[in-house]
Amino acid sequence: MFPRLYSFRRCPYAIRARLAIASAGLRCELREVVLRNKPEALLALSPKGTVPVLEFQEGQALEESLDIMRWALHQHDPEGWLDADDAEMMSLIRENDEPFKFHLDRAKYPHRYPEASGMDHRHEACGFLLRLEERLRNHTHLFDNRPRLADMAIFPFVRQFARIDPEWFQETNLSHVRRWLEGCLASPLFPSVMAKYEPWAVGAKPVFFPAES
Ligand SMILES: N[C@@H](CCC(=O)N[C@@H](CS)C(=O)NCC(=O)O)C(=O)O
Repeated sequence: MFPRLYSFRRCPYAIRARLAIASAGLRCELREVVLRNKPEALLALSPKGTVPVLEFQEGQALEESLDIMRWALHQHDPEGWLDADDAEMMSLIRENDEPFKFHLDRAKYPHRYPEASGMDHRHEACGFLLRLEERLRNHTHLFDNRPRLADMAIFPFVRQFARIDPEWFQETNLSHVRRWLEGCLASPLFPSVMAKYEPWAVGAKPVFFPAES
């Protein structure tokens, strides 16, 4: 049987999990989740209630997007996403997932975090992006001239950041980051993981990811 992925189309963590599953050439059943109305089946499997979650037979599951990426790429890694220094990649991904994500959320939803201005958080978030800018000065991607796990784990979050205020983002001194992001978005893989699925409901006919063409 296919593993089953609980996913949410626009979630950057779910996007990176789907990118790795698609790159590995794997297939899974997909259950699109509405975050404000999470299915009981998801909460029973993974009480922390975040997506993505990948369920295997016998109720075993991976509940973290990076674990799903690694699991997929360890099955098959045709594009060599794991071919880079793992500790260095994980350290960069941690900076993305912790401080950058912290500022991204506050820059994106300032009304939810009234204690500081969204603009301040936008500028704080740029600290991480300037480090990416440095790395991208001499390479097309973060570790070399082709995408690795770190590129794929990070760009969905930078995409979200760029979409807060696209005109402002265009004006920042992040030209290499913009070029890198555009390249990631232009790759055939990205649209292939952004197909739309109806929210899953009990009794629905199984649907699969990647979508059948
Ligand atoms: N550390 C988790 C974080 C996943 C996460 O926070 N996903 C968000 C959606 S983007 C979520 O499910 N939030 C729960 C909610 O909004 O109720 C991972 O890497 O998978």
